Amino acid sequence: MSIVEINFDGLIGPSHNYAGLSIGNLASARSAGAPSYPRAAALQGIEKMRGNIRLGLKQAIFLPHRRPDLGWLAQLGTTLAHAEPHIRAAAMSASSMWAANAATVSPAADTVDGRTHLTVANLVTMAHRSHEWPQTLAQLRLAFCDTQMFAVHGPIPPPFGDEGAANHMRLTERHDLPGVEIFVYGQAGGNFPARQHVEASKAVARRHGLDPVRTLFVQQSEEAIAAGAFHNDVVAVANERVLFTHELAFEGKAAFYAALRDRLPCVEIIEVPASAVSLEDAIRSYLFNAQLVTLPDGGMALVLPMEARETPAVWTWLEQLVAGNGPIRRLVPVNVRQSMANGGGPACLRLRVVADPAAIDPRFLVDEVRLDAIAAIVASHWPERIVPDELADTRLIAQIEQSWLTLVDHLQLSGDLVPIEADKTA
Ligand code: SUG
Repeated sequence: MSIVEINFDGLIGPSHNYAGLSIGNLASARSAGAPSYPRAAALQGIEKMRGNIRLGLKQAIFLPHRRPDLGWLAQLGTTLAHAEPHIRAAAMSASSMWAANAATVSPAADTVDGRTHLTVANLVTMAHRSHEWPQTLAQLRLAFCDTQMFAVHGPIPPPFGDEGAANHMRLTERHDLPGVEIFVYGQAGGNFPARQHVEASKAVARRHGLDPVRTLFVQQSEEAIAAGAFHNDVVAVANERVLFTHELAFEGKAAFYAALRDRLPCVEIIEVPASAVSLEDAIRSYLFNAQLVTLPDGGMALVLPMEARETPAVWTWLEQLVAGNGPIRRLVPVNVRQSMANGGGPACLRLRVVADPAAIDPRFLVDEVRLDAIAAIVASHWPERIVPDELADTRLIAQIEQSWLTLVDHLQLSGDLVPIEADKTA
């Protein structure tokens, strides 16, 4: 058995658009009403995956969700043609691309029954995301169907908001060894909502059978949420023994760091001071929404958005970081601008699962050859451009539907996923 970190990226769906649906997410508000480019967006995501495969990392995918979500509209007593524009936009959203919000994952080394536990996120705080979980859960149940190795849990009941791995970090000496799991919840966010409820975090930890001694609950700072860090992964990221964080990410920081050092003496905390990079620059550049990964040679790399390179204070700080003798050795800027314009950086686009790839349904695993075939479908089917005003256009809807069906069919998942959809809409 080889236990490695596998990155599951959400393929960017054919309905990707900028409807300005996420209050507290400054990029989403800035882009509201602008044209989006779903084909380019999906190809950018695929190129990011390709780059990570070339770095020697293990890659997998989640499929975009079927849009429009007719079942959800039916539950609301409406249809796409009759829905008010904000409901229509929510039914059309491609927000499942941000796989860091798909689920919270506790690897087998941390859990009492020795299985990897996954809890699908309920995402109840935002209407357009609150109806993601049934299709996400269907995919989790397929990908992780081996019940000897995995336990897949349904959502935490409302009203306790759960945003999945975006508010969860794991620190450990090595991926396959027991770790310390850190659940970051929000209590207040100035004018913006705190999306992760502490009761949801506690429930996930209990359901996953985590050792309370190696489980920490930390409050995200109100200042960070108010500045636009609507998830913890906008201001902090962890990998193996390294925590890379902004100085202002957490409330009660000293007590948190002390508890972490006590549980994991080898931990290295790399803190970026506000005097070097303001919260505003950190959030605009998405410096922390990087994939902090361990390369096959043991060094670590930050796969981060191009916007980090274009923000002078951020890039200066990063160049100093890699010039030193620390664990982070390499900076890998990637172009995910279409996703970034909705507040989703490289780290938002992926869910990390530490597991044996052989235990996972191979239809979800990708190499470059499989990515080539997916890219060809995207290039020939995905809409080139969408303006949110056109979301009711019947030709556009037909193209989005056909794109999804073609992809699902190509991946040989239609037998498993389409009937689930049909049931839901009945
Ligand atoms: O939930 N944006 C997403 C971005 C999620 C980023 N994920 C992480 N940080 N892990 C959100 O706010 C925008 C949709 C719109 O406005 O059309 C959106 O949902």
